[in-house]
Amino acid sequence: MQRQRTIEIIGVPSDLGANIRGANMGPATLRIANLKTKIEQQGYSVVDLGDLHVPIRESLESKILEEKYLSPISELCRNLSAITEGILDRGHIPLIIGGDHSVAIGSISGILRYFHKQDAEVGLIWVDAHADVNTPATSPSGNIHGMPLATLLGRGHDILTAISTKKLRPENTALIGIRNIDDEEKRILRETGIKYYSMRDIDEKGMFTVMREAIAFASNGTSGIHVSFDIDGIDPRYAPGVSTPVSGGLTLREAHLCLEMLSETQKLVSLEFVEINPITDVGAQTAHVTVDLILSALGKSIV
Ligand SMILES: [Mn+2]
Repeated sequence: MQRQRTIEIIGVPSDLGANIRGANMGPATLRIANLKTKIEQQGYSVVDLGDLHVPIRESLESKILEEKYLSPISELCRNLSAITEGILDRGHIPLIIGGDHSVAIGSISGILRYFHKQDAEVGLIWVDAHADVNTPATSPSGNIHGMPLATLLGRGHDILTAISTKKLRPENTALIGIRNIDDEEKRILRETGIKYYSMRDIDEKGMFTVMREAIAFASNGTSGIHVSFDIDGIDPRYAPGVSTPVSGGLTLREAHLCLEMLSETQKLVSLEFVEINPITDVGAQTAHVTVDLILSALGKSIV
């Protein structure tokens, strides 16, 4: 990503896609960890658009809870898709801060629409402990934060898949760091045709080789790459402040290497960091880790 460019931050304070509370406070904790100033120190101009409106759970009817907040999530994703599309239209870089991972349905739908207008394709790197390819038919919990990747590939609630008629191309989509996948989800993952690298693959090949391959897949025939980074991809020793921690995850250096290599491609067009949960954090450790990772994605190098 080139310097002197403008980054527009949009916060999405939603935990409606998860059954564990707290990810709605993620955007606030990143701002308190000095996100804007630290990005400016890297030579970018930064506009903080503030937070998207998300309804308070307790203000919603119980009927909406029973459908796992599908209607408010679809409304906020539709709004978010228009915002990310607009940021790209202005020639700026969207930085989406969540919020649970269901918000990616909105952000990435907007990105897909933008590239579709240019008659171009976009690649996706998705870092996560989970595969997020459950569908309403397979999800054991029904929580929408377990479904965003499937939804963007066209397999999900109709009201959510309708946000973008353009779908992700599986051959340009790579999932990294997975280690906790439901049985039915394993079948869907293989069916989708996306590229995936489990922690076992990272152990065997090393993060450098994994990222080289993933970047090649995401770059092939595309005009840009979006990164959707679920902080639970990192081992909870380093990032305890997430809603669904799974041990055996990425080390801090593996996570940085992933983003440093993505930055070096100069093909990153937008970024998203989700599932930061201050309720389960130790102090503000995970917020600071996330800000440091964002700086690596924006080109901060050790030397
Ligand atoms: Mn996720």
